[in-house]
Order: sequence, then structure tokens, then C-alpha cells
Amino acid sequence: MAATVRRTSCNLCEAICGVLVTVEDGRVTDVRGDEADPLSRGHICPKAVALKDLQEDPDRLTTPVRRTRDGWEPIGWDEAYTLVADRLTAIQREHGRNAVAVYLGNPNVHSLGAMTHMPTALRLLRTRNRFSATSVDQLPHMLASYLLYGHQLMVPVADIDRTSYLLMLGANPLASNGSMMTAPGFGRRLKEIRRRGGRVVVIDPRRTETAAVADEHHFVRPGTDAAFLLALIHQVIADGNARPAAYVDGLAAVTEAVAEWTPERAAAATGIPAEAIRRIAAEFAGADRAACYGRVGVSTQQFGVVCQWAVQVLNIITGNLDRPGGTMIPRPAVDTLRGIGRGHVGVWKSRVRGLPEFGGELPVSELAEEILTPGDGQIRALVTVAGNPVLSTPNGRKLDEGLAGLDFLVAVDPYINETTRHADVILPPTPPLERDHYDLTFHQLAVRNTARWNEAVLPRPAEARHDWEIFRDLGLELLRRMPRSRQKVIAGVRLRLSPRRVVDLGLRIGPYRLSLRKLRKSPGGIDLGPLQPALPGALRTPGKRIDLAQQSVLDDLARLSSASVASGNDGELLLIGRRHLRSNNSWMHNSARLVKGKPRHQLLMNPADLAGRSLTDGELVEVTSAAGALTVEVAESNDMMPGVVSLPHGFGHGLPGVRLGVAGQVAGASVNDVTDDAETDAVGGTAVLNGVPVRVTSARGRA
Ligand SMILES: Nc1nc2c(c(=O)[nH]1)N[C@H]1C(S)=C(S)[C@@H](COP(=O)(O)OP(=O)(O)OC[C@H]3O[C@@H](n4cnc5c(=O)[nH]c(N)nc54)[C@H](O)[C@@H]3O)O[C@H]1N2
Ligand SMILES: Nc1nc2c(c(=O)[nH]1)N[C@H]1C(S)=C(S)[C@@H](COP(=O)(O)OP(=O)(O)OC[C@H]3O[C@@H](n4cnc5c(=O)[nH]c(N)nc54)[C@H](O)[C@@H]3O)O[C@H]1N2
Ligand code: SF4
Ligand SMILES: [Mo]
Repeated sequence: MAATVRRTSCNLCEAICGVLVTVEDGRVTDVRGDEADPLSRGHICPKAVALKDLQEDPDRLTTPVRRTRDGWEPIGWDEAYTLVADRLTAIQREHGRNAVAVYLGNPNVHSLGAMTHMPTALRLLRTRNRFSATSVDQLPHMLASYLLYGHQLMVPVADIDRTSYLLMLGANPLASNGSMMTAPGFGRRLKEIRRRGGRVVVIDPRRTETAAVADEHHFVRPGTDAAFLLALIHQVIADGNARPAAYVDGLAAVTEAVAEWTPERAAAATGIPAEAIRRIAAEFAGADRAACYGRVGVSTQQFGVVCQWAVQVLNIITGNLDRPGGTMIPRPAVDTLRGIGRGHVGVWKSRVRGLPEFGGELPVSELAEEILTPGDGQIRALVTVAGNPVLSTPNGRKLDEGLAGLDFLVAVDPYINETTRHADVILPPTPPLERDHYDLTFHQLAVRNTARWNEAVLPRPAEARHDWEIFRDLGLELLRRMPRSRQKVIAGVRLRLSPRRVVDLGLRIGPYRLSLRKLRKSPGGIDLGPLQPALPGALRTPGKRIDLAQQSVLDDLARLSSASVASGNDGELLLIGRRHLRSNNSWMHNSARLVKGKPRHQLLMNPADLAGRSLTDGELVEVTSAAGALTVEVAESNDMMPGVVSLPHGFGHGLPGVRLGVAGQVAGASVNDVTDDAETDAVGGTAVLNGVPVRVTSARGRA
């Protein structure tokens, strides 16, 4: 049979690269970058080949399975939906609505069908115990956007293709391919900044792959970036360089709040020299187009919200918000902001710790205790969708214990992994190449306005179901058990609309008045041009004004002011995370081609810290924290800031019952066995995953 080349995109990460997939005899024989894609311009990374591996993975489930006394047995879809709906309904009837909880993992935002159908189906459960990967990730970005711009997803992105000064904190796009900023070929775009005579500055406790291609890199003591950012704001104001737009309020309050954050004070906290802070402030304010961007390293830390607020304030007061080369609000062909609510804070609080919800979700750091703490409202059943919280949320061991004791767990997931091994029923959706895709999430965060519809590359086997079909059918099954109501009718209509219809409608009412038919005529995607100024008109705040003086954030500055610097105390080290190009959170280690080569799971440590503990490169060490302990190999690295160690998340696949043939052989421990579920950001409840105090000792002589 002849080979055919199909155009699609890779949706494994936020870069949404256009790819060309060659299919022969129903099998993928080649995956390469699509030069014609107006956003990715041919870029791909090693993970693109994993699209084929996911397709062909013998461990991937294709039909529902049910737990039995001695393993798993396949069951039919209808039987599975009935079973799940019966159990969830019964548990809610007996113990109340909140007894059923939901955890939504990262790949949901990469799946069209999950985006269109999952929220409607799961809203039928009407539980307040909703959790997701947001609170181990981008919650501070969303909260800062909600507070400043009036919508949780109105996140300005750095206009990287036109900027002349990019200041990056806690981001390593050369490994991650960029996040909360869709910019495929990030490395190439960084080079272009420098070729234009611009400057790239990186702040990171590790000299990363990104730092290596920047003009300037500074180590920063983990968890202290807020002090650095406040000092930049302080200095910009002191230099008379603060010139916010006419629709911005609150500069006086900010000036007062940052008064104490002199460069000297910030230098003492962060380890970045005061003269460098002064110079960066002057260069940033003086550049004709500058953008500051902070990502996961400054979100999932003690002062994540202060950091993300400060990043915005810096961009705003230097006049860089909403100007080409500064930070801008994308305008996608389907208006995502319209589909997702603007957000809310503290409408309800968690039962045990009393933390406020944000956008309808509670911090996932609380999930384990909400399961394990007896009493009214205790969680007894859980629905997980595309998530592996045992490996990806703090104190995963405690959660693991909680999951083992649930009355019922249903997972929508293609794998039996560390989390889903506890499931009673697993409902596996089709893999990426078998489904249609339009990116509802990442065009909203992209550095250029483009649109692209992808037809499924391969047909779905008769017995398989798309994620939207799973949520449609499960949703309808739940509806059958509910009393008649208007909401019920609306939900039924929504569930029956196909994703195609939803996208077509969204395109038609969107800002470019496109349609699915028009998009399908350009299978490589269409270019809608560079980002355009949109403020203050696009603001969703009252009076379309930005108020910098957000009380919840200003209140947290007092905590920052009195925060002690933990590192160095009695030989403690500060633990941070990292990512690698050939890995993806916890779930892509089952591709032999992706995980081959040198190991990537070790604890990186500066040679001086090794020597100080009489440790040698390669030996097994024990890492202990307030929350737990783990054992892993240590690797010497001159790229680590002294006093800081780095361990990637998503490893540690050796747990019993996991059915991941290749990943099971991948060495490494789960960093979230030592991160602490008790430590959350005071403003938003995000987990503190970076800057965790740990002790590292030799594991010699221990089994
Ligand atoms: N210590 C530490 N912890 C971290 C981080 C860190 O930097 N440090 N990073 C955090 C971040 S940013 C994130 S986003 C989270 C990720 O945390 P999670 O979202 O909980 O975990 P993933 O590893 O992304 O798990 C993805 C799951 O989805 C399944 N899956 C894959 N594709 C699909 C699909 O199309 N449909 C369905 N239904 N399932 C699918 C996989 O089999 C897997 O079980 O981890 C967080 N945890
Ligand atoms: N290959 C690959 N790509 C991915 C993923 C993956 O697992 N693998 N995951 C995807 C997901 S879910 C996300 S959210 C994105 C994340 O995208 P990025 O934010 O770019 O993620 P990281 O590569 O972890 O970079 C975080 C950086 O923060 C640094 N850091 C840690 N603590 C601190 C601190 O206190 N201060 C400062 N300034 N820096 C600190 C770390 O050293 C690290 O270099 O990546 C996405 N892309
Ligand atoms: S950067 Fe890699 S994983 Fe991300 S979309 Fe592109 S090819 Fe896929
Ligand atoms: Mo993430």
C-alpha cells in the first residue's frame, strides 16, 4: 500500500508543533516537523516520535477494565458506564455530594474532547471537592491575571519575536519547550532576539540549557525571587522610570509596599548582587521593548503569587504591557475566555484546612487529608482524568495511602500507573493520532495568532472511544439518575454536540468569523498575524482599569519581609525540580526510544556540597525532608548553585501493580515523596515544590 503523508500537530506539550505523519499500511512510519505551520515553522522535539510509540504501546488500554480479586478484566463500555454512574450516585446519596471528588491532570488541556465535554459531564456531580494539576502549576499566573485583568486566563505573553530584552525566571524552555507561552522553537526565537541586538537574562538556581544560550545568568536562592522582583520594581520607581498606562491605578501603594526592598536587601536574600539588580532594572526600563516572564520555578514556590503579580507589575509600570515586543494578550480564533469563566476566589473553603477555592478548585495539596480525615464531608470516591497525582502532587505517598482506602476510584486514563492501579474501573480514551484536534487552550497563550484544525490521522478501532464520547456517555448515564430540571436539559444538549460542532460554532462567533470548513481548506493552519494591542478594551475588570494594589498580595509582602532564608541551616540543602526534553511529567517513560540514552533521574549537586558531605558522584544517597524520604543516585554538577540540589518529578515507577513495561525499568525515585503537602503559597494555595529544605546523606550500608 502507498505511503500517505498526513498533516497534524503534536499536542504532547504546549508548543503545539505542526507535524507531518507518514502512514503506510495503517502504521506510522515517520514523524517530522511541518515547515508550513505558521507558528512552529518546522520545529519538533524528540517527543514527537513518541506519538507513534503511544499509538503502538502494548501497555496502553483500549477497552475499559474492572478490578477483580486477582487482577483486571476487560468489560464493555455500557457496562462500565452503568457501573460507574451507579457507584458514584450511590456514594453521593449516602454521604453527600462532596463525598465524590475529582482530580484533573495536565493532558486534559491538550485534548479537544476533554475540553469540550469533560466540564459538562463532571459538573453533574456538583461536588466542591474539585482538584487539578493547576495547584501544582500555573495557579499563580491565573490568580494574578484574575486580580489584575479580571479574567483567570487573560495571561499576557511575552512578545518574543519582537522584544529586545527578555528577562526569564524559573523557566527552562530549552527543556520544556515553553509554558504559559506557546512559542515552538523557543531556542531559535531566543537566538533571534540576540541576533537583533537584544538581550536575554535568566534567573535560575541551576545553570540550565536555557541559561547556556542567554547573555546573562544569575543563580538565585530558591524561593526568594519575589525579593528580586520587588527590588526591580523598587529601582524602576526610584529611577523615575515608572510610567504605567492611563488605565492603571495603585502605583502609590506599590511604591510604598516595595520601599523596603532595596537592591541591597534583595541581594542578601537572593544571592544576586545589588549592582546587578540595579543594572537589570535600568536596562529593562530603558529597553525599547522588554518583557519579563516567570514560569514554574517561580510559581510553585512559597511566594508564587507575589512573584507572578510582581512580573506583571514590572511589565505594566515600564509601559511594556500591551505593546509590541512587550507582553500582549493573544486573540485566538475561538475565544477561550468566553468559554471559561473569569474565575472567583473563596466562594467556598476546604473542609479540613479551610483554604479557599480558586476558579472552582481546591488546592491539590489538601486532597490526601480530605480523603484520610474522617468526618462529615470526607472524600470516599474519586474520579481522576488524565492525571497521576501519586507521582505529581506533594507527599504522593500519603495520597497513595488515601487512594488505597477509597470506596471507589474511576480513572479516565490509557494506562495502569501509580495512581490508576488503585482504580476500580479504568476508562481509556483514544490516543492523540486517532482523534481530531483544535487547540482551545494554547492559541490563547501563543506568541502569534494562528489557527489549525487537525483531522485524526488514524481511524479509531471499533472498540475504542474518544474522550468526548466517554464524557458524553458517562454524563448521559449520570443524567438518567437525576431529577428533571432545566440544567439537566441544557447539559444533555451540550453533551450531544460533537467537538467538531463546538469548534465550528466557536470559530463562527470568534473574532475572525472563521468556520471549520475554512480551516479545513488549510490543513497546515492559517496565520492570523502578530499579536495586537487590546487594552484597556479587553480588560474584564470593573471600569476596565487595572488596580496594581491587590490587598491579598500586599498582605503577603509582610510574610516575605519576615521570611527566613532556610538554606545553609545545619547542612540543609534546598531542593528544586527540573525537566528534560526526552521526558514528559510522569507519563511518557514507557517509550523505549524516548527514555534511551544516559540516565536523567539523578539528584544534581554542586561538587562543594558533595565534598562537604563526603559523598561521591554516582553513589546512592538518602534525601529526607519534613514530609518523607527517598533514595536516589547523586550526580555531581557544576551547574548547580551551591546549597541547592535538583531532582526531576515523574520518576519512581516501581510501585506494585503498575503495568508499564518500559517505564518500570526506568530508574529513579519520586521527588514528591519528599515535597510537603503542608506547605502551600499563602495567597493561592499552590504547592511549594521548589525550595524544599532537605538533608542528603549517604545511603551506603543501607539496603
Ligand atoms: N515536584 C514536582 N512536582 C510536579 C511538578 C514539578 O515541577 N515538580 N510539576 C507539576 C506540573 S507543572 C504538572 S502539569 C503536574 C502534572 O501532573 P498530572 O497531570 O497529575 O500528571 P501527568 O504526569 O501529566 O499524568 C498524565 C496522566 O494522563 C494520562 N493521559 C495521557 N494522555 C491522556 C489523554 O489524552 N486522556 C486521558 N484521559 N489521559 C491521558 C497518562 O496516562 C497519565 O496518567 O505535575 C506537577 N508535579
Ligand atoms: N520535556 C518536557 N517538557 C515539558 C514538561 C516535561 O515534563 N518535559 N512538562 C510540561 C509542563 S506540565 C510544564 S508546566 C512546563 C513547565 O515549563 P518550565 O517552567 O520551563 O519548566 P522547567 O523546565 O521545570 O523549568 C523550571 C526552572 O525553574 C528553576 N527553578 C526552580 N526553583 C526556582 C526558584 O526558586 N527560582 C527560580 N528563578 N528558578 C527556579 C529550575 O531550575 C528550572 O530550570 O513544561 C512543559 N513541558
Ligand atoms: S515541542 Fe515536542 S512535544 Fe512539544 S509539541 Fe513540539 S514536538 Fe510535541
Ligand atoms: Mo504543568
